[in-house]
Amino acid sequence: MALYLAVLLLSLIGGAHTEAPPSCLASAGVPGNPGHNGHPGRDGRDGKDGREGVPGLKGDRGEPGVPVPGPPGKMGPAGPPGLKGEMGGMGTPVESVKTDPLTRSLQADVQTLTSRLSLIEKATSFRIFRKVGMKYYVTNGWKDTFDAGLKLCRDAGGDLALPKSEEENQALAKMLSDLTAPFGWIRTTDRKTEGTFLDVDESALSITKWKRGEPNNSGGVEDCALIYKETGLWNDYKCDNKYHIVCEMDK
Ligand SMILES: [Ca+2]
Ligand SMILES: [Ca+2]
Repeated sequence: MALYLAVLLLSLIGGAHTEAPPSCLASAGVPGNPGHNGHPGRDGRDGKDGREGVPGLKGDRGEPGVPVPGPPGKMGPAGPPGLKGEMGGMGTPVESVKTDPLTRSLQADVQTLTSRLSLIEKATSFRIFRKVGMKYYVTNGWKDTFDAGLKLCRDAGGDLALPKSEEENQALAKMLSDLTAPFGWIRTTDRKTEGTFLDVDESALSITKWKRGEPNNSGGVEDCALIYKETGLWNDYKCDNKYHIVCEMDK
């Protein structure tokens, strides 16, 4: 409607400029028909930004959240020690490590050979040595008293010789035959009981080879025994005399 009125006004104004000025008085004519609508004008420029609107209405309450476990917290302090537990039952015994028979035999052989080698090395370190059975008679040609002989042989790792068989007696006599003196001390004495000759540890003698008429305790002072190198027979003599010292070693 506003557009229509504007077009009509412009039409009336335009008609006033083109009509000739009235030269005389005339009566008013009949109004013409309204013109056609003109073409729509061009789009106007963008308007200024409007003012900030009023806050919207409060939204509906949201759905409840889904619980998610958080990270583990720091380790707390150690708690008090627990109560002592009950005593356990008896355990099952573990079988000892068994060595097979062959290994045990070999170990025994090695031990025997080792000890024999040690004995041989010791015996052969003397100037004169003779093997008889499982023992060795050894000497460096010493001559001393009965008691000095006992100590000398023990210091050397053996003992003063004392034959315990006919074989050993003969071996000892033969060994003495290589020495200068006619006899050597053997480890038997009757100091404890006159007339009863025993080993120095007071054990009984295995054999005796007394010369006829011996032991006679001549002069009442003969308490130690010797062996003749010529015959292998025994005699009691004064312990302080100095005769050959032969030691025996069996280990
Ligand atoms: Ca005597
Ligand atoms: Ca005598």
